[in-house]
Amino acid sequence: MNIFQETENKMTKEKFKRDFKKKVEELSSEKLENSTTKFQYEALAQMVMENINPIWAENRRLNRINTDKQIYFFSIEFLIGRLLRLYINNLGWEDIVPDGLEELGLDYDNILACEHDPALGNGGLGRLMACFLDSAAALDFPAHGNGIRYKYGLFQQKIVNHEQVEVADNWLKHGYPFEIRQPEKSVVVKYGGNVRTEMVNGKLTFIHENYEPVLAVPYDVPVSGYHNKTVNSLRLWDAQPVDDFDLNAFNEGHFLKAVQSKSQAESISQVLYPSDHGFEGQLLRLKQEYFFVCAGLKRIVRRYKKQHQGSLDGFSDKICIHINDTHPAMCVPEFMRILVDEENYGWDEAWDMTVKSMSFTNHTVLPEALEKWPVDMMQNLLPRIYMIIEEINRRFLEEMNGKYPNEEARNYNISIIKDGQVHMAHLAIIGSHSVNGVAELHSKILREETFKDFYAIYPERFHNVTNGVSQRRFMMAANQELKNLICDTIGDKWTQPGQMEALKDLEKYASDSDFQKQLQGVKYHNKERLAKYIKEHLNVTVNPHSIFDIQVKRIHEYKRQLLNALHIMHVYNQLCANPNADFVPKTYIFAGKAAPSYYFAKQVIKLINVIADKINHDPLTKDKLSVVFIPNFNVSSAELIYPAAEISEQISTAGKEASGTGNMKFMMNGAVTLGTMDGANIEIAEHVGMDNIYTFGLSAEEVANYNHNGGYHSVDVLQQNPDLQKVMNQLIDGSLGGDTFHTIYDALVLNNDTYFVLKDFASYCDIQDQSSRDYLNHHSWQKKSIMNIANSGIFSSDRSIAEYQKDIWKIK
Ligand code: 73E
Repeated sequence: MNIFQETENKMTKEKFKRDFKKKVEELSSEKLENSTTKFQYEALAQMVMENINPIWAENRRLNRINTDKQIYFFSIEFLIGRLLRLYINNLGWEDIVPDGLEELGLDYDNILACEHDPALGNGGLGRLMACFLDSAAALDFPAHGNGIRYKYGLFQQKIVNHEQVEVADNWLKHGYPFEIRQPEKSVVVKYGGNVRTEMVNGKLTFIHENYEPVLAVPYDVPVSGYHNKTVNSLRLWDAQPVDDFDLNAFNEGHFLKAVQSKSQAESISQVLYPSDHGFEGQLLRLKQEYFFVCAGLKRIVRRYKKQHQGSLDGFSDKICIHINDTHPAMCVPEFMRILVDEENYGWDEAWDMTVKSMSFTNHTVLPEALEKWPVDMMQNLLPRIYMIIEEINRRFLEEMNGKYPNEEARNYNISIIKDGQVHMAHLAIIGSHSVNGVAELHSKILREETFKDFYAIYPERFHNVTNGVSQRRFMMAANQELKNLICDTIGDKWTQPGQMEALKDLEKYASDSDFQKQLQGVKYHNKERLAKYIKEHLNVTVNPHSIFDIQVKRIHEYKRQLLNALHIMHVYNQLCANPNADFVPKTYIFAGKAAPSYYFAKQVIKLINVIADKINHDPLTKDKLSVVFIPNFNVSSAELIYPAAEISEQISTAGKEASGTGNMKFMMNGAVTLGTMDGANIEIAEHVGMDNIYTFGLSAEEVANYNHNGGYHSVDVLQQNPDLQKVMNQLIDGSLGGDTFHTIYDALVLNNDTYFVLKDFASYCDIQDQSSRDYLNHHSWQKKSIMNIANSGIFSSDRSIAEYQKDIWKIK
């Protein structure tokens, strides 16, 4: 029994069935037995919202009057996934609803599948925000999201003739039942124009004129906590024209101009940029960044003033603005603009308030992802913001040159504005009291390499908070059978928010053969479920008795799906050469999207699909080897995939993956990691022990060493390895059904293999072989799997949020 169920309006199965039936009939004007699944879904969604809304209203009331510190996550992505099931579980209806529906002759999973999975993010960065919101609400703690309500989410991926094809994701087509439009909370965002100064009452005043106004309209999505009474808000902003038509233009007969300005305004929240780790520098993206920063801060400031007799004094004691990567870094100059221009604070006091309010998380060290906006673009689009950035930079450099007069080169290096560009990471670091990386190794690289000059100046600002994921979504809901098995074995303490480390008790059962058998049974069911999905969607039969070895994530050179693919080609070559040799049956599963403009990544997708086609159609490999590329990887398919995995492929070039979070989702579902010593894999290894993980390849230090000092020649590696030579030749000699992959071949052989694929190939093959051999010993394999689950508690996002709370936002 949870607290939630103790309320007067306690939901029971009978009441649920009655209410649900009534709701379906009201909505559809059909008897339940004649209603469609779509109406059943809508009825269930409405019932959920009717129950959450009063609690949400109470939370909003309390947040207005109480004085707890509030956190706002500013992020250009929130990859929230489907919400209906989570809301139901959070309400404490996790048994009532499925049982009730079953008694009504309905299928719960079919109803849940009607929800369009909102794809308002590319991958890890946006999903992390969703996990953090989930954890904050579970821990009863006021943290809210602030982002963009994209009309089109991340494209849907189809595979046609082995290649990725992008289809627009019109997720709002049939409406979205979990958002509430708040038109009366709309604000105006100003672009372009010019800034004029004037003396007003003896004060130099900046007047922004001739700008183009765009209306930001908020839509709020409730974020409910697990079995508690917390409901926080995710606020997503939609861009609209200030007046539907520019009336002047219309009256003068310029109809097209009037419509044009409407669509220009709307274009700001039209589509999510589909590239992670690629900075394209487009004007529309800059507009998006300022859009949610400006709108979000306006409402926060307005609310604070209302609570504090019209003053912003004490703001930084009560409000934390968390900048998720550099996309919202303009929070720094925008808040300065509000304080100095609108609220008449002096610069120094305003700066102090700004730095104390802001904290910044960096998510990547890849140079191509670092945001650098051309000065003239920013100056034209956001003239006053640019002036403020210039002033921040001027004062910063003045201070540095005063303090460190002999460090001229360094002082130039850390400038916000240099070489005609605005360096957003520098702006974020200088304007925040805290900078953190997302795993130990990543934070170390930030301190010692990427931001070493800033670390020398502000050592106290640098922190690490290793990422975490929501166990409630990725384990308890996605793998209910596992959750139940664990609860039957060690009780349910670990299911309580912030308590996942109690899973450690499972270690006692690591060698218990009864428990091992049951765990194996759960895994087998999850593999069957995924095999069924693969059969239905791809018409490929996979053997659920084979090892499920899975790599799912965005497709990127540094993540090295290519290494996995080349190894599969090598295994296939071996099988063809020795069809009767002992072979441990294996199914290799891939999924992930490539940025539409990333040619190399798209070639990798094609290669995997070509290999899959060839191998799956060869009678020689039947029941032994299959390869599957599951199209359109998203949060929903992820929930089906992680629970079925036995091997979790985390094989990025060491030093490149800041953390990874898929690695944690696999681990808590009992998969064994096969990976490099990179990102959070290192911490997984520390917690699970080296006996329960497979590691291989160069270390981050070795990679950095080669990069700094040279000495790596991929052709030498190739010359020494005939198996690898054979595979590489097959890329270009037509053996792959006539398709050739010259771009890939050239990158690895002629361009010296930036990501050390060939260098790590031999050790990857060895570790793959070892893991397959180990799998044959069921007892020791199950033990490894149990040790992974038992030690996964630390990778809950509840732990990450608790660390942010203590070390960064300083909340008791
Ligand atoms: O290692 C992951 C990390 O786990 C990292 O690559 C990813 O963030 C995850 C969460 O911390 C990430 N995404 C982006 N940068 N790092 C990114 C960059 C630009 C646009 C969109 C996403």
